[in-house]
Amino acid sequence: MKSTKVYGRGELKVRVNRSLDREVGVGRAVLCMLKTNIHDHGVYRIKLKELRSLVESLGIEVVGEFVQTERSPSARYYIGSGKVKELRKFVEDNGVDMVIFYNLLSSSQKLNLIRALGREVLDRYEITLAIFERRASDNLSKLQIEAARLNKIVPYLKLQASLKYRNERPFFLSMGEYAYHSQLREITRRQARIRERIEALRKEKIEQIAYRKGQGFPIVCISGYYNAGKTSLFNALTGEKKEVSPLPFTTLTSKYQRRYLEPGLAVLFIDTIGFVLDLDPRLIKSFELNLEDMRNADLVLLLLEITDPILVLKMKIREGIKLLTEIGVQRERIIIVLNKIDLAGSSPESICEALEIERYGLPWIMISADKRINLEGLLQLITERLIQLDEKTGGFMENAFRSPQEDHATISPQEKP
Ligand SMILES: Nc1nc2c(ncn2[C@@H]2O[C@H](COP(=O)(O)OP(=O)(O)OP(=O)(O)O)[C@@H](O)[C@H]2O)c(=O)[nH]1
Ligand SMILES: [Mg+2]
Repeated sequence: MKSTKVYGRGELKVRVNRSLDREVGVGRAVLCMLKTNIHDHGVYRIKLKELRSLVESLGIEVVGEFVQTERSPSARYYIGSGKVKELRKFVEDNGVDMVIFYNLLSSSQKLNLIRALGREVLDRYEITLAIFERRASDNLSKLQIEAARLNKIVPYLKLQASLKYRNERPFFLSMGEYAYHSQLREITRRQARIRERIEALRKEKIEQIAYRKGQGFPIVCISGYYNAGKTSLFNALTGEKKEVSPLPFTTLTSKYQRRYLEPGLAVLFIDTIGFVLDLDPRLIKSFELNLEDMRNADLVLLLLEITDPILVLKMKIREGIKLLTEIGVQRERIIIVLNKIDLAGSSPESICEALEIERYGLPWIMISADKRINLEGLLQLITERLIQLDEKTGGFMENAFRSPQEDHATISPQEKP
């Protein structure tokens, strides 16, 4: 690979170490994507559309899209330098404030692009984090987001400073460099403090999971893409009133509630954070605590919107199953649930045919969480599946059949949402 160092020393026009929340949220943006699969004639459109809706949910106006097809990214700008020139002209002519990449940029690519375009440059990781930051209301989410943000900022700050100070230190550190080092030390200390607190919360969470497992109630986790209707389903099944909204990532921290599936059969339902297409592994890592809920569930519902185009649905099912199995969920514990059937027109069955849903070899069902269509069917499927799995693996439901009267004594205070 060629050298990536094309920037010089001196103050960068755009400050990048501001809070992401202040950094994004206003202005006009152009989206940019490098497509490395030359045979991809449709999937990249879906991904770009998803990025657009994430960006727009932050109140940013998208005024253009640039897509380049190359077999591999350029080390310098990710996209080719000819495309960068084209982009520069576009941003100048159209009063664009920021360029948002679908692809994940390295610190040096980001710096090079900022210098070449004279505009703020963000990638999908930063946009997702900014949305998380907006939505986060509890301590744990805030900590996890801050950890993820600092992880991204530190290498960036180091690169920025090494360029700025490399010619300023004949014998001693310059004043600016002292300030930089103390800022970096402060960030490193903060990272350590956050790690400690997250680790303590993780231990607590693992204890809670062990406690729940010890109670013998089966655990059913509602997972799926953001906006699929996970919280709507959780509310419909448990009688809770957790926040529901068409904005992405309304739920960041898991919610728990017990319900009786049939007289005497109690199950703990969990509502979790949503997935996004092409989920960045670093983001998965920073929300690891939520993933413990999916990993430890006896059943995981993979919730999807039946109203998505077939190609999108196919991709989401494939990716969703892959993600869950990578997290550690056994395939046999997954149920595919197609939600929003009320919006699917007169023949939702034809959608399932087009999807070739049987090919996944998993139980599946169509419902509407909002309109409470086929919820009984879903509960029945869950019950059957739990009993089958219990027979196969032996005994995880020993306490599941219990009368509601006995139940009050066994509810842990931590389980209260
Ligand atoms: N028409 C229709 N809308 C639904 C249905 N289920 C959910 N919705 C709507 O879909 C949007 C998203 O619902 P949520 O329950 O917040 O989705 P979620 O999966 O929890 O979303 P995140 O927490 O952001 O991951 C809301 O506007 C709901 O009213 C349904 O069955 N039919
Ligand atoms: Mg939700």
